[in-house]
Amino acid sequence: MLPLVRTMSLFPSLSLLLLSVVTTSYSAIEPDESLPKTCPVVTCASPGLPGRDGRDGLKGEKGEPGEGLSGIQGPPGKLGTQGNPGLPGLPGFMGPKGDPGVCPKCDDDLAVLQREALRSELDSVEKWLTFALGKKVGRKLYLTNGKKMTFDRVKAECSHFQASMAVPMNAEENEAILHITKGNAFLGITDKEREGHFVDLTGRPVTYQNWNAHEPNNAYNEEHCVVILPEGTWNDISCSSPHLAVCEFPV
Ligand SMILES: [Ca+2]
Ligand SMILES: [Ca+2]
Repeated sequence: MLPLVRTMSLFPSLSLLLLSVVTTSYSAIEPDESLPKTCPVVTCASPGLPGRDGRDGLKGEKGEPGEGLSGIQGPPGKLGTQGNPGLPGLPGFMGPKGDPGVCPKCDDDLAVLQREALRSELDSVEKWLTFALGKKVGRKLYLTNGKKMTFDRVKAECSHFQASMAVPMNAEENEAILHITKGNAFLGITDKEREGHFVDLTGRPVTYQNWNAHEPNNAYNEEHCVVILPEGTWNDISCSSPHLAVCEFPV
């Protein structure tokens, strides 16, 4: 190259000559419009037919809800098929206690057992009381509380224990009363209603009497109650004077 430049500097006319040759050569390759166009496959492309559609792109993000009006709700759908039974539920809370059942025969049997048990218990109590305090004669049990009180108080005390004041109906019962009281105890006999007419507290005349000598004398016209003396005989006396209480219990 250097020789060429140096040559061109030495021969300016030669440079002009070369430039003329190049220009001429370039003019010589101007395209001829009359010739058919031919060109390499890559560098010369004229618009061809559209290619096939490309593959689908990636799915985009979900869009915002639309702002249009909602439609009218449609009719209910048909019932679906019945599903399988579910698992058993948990046990419920315990309910309140029910009413006692009815069993007449059970009640009868229970009543019999209770009566027998009660009878046995009463027999035992009766024996204890008789041994400790009382005296039993026939179907009567005489008991005393060891206290002295007026006639009306004795009457109330015996009634409180479902008993009655002692009324001897014969010598044996009179002896039983004397045995537990040692005398000076009120008997359930009075002539309050009619002087000299002695009756028990139910109003029945007493058929057995065991008066002491010179009794009843209705002293001071105020003796309308009766006591058993330490000798076992009877004396009419004031109802307000305190004497031993003795009751008789049916057994
Ligand atoms: Ca009298
Ligand atoms: Ca008297």
